[in-house]
Amino acid sequence: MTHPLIAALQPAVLEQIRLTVVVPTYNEADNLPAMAAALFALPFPRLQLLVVDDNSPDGTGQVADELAARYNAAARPDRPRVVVIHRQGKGGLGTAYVAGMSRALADGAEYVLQMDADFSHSPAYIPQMLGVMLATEAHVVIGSRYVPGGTLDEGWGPGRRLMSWWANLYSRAILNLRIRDMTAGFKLWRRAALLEIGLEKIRSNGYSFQVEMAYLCEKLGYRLVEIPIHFEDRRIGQSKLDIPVKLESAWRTWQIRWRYRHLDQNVPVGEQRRDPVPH
Ligand SMILES: Nc1nc2c(ncn2[C@@H]2O[C@H](COP(=O)(O)OP(=O)(O)OP(=O)(O)O)[C@@H](O)[C@H]2O)c(=O)[nH]1
Ligand SMILES: [Mg+2]
Repeated sequence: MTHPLIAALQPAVLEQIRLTVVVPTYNEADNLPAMAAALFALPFPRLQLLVVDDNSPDGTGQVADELAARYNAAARPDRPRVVVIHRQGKGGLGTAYVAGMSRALADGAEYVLQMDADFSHSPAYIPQMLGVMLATEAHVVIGSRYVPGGTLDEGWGPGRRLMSWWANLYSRAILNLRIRDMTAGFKLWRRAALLEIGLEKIRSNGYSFQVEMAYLCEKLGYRLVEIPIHFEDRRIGQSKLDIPVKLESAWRTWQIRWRYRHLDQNVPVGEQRRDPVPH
């Protein structure tokens, strides 16, 4: 059963919704086919899956190409259901998202959803996220672990919970933000919001990518809604959250604060927005 906010829409309206789901992958060969099947079971005939693979040693890139061949065979030639960007090597989560989201915009997506390949972000929330976006006219909808109702996998031990809690507190305090889930990687964006930010200027690459984007949408005055999700542990495969990525997140937070210091001043929002992100 789909979400009531979406179930209320006529098929002709659903047909118009140009939603691209951007999924960065590194060694996700065992997750990707099930993820594609789950996404294409959603009630959005024009949903497109855009995979950004970094030459994964486990052959995820080839799996993605096979999925593209299979799903695109039944699609209109001008409306491929699966698009794959192959990059040469592991370039990081942030640059993978910048590449994928930029391509989605260039191809005409009206809504861009970012999510992990490992089922930590359940595709079942997507109709609700889109329904909330349409109903509230939000620019961004965040699948959040840290608003009331949000939950973490029961398998997360105290160390991991503490780490996640600390990362959130650290970035919220330094950047003076109200968003509850600063490192959330499950976000639905309106096209206009991404265009305004100007993705090519984003510097953060690891998990700080999520922080930098969250910072910009709050400071730019975007309408932003966090909906509670249950965050499951990855189903299969290994984490890529290594020490260098954690260190980058720690120092980038300070860089974000310095780089965008003009957004903290009392400049009228309309003026700030003309070129919010310095080159
Ligand atoms: N293309 C690309 N994708 C990446 C890279 N690093 C991570 N990913 C993908 O980004 C998503 C999030 O990474 P995860 O390893 O699941 O990070 P995590 O969720 O913090 O860690 P776990 O809880 O262990 O899953 C997954 O779909 C990864 O495959 C990268 O360098 N390049
Ligand atoms: Mg994960």
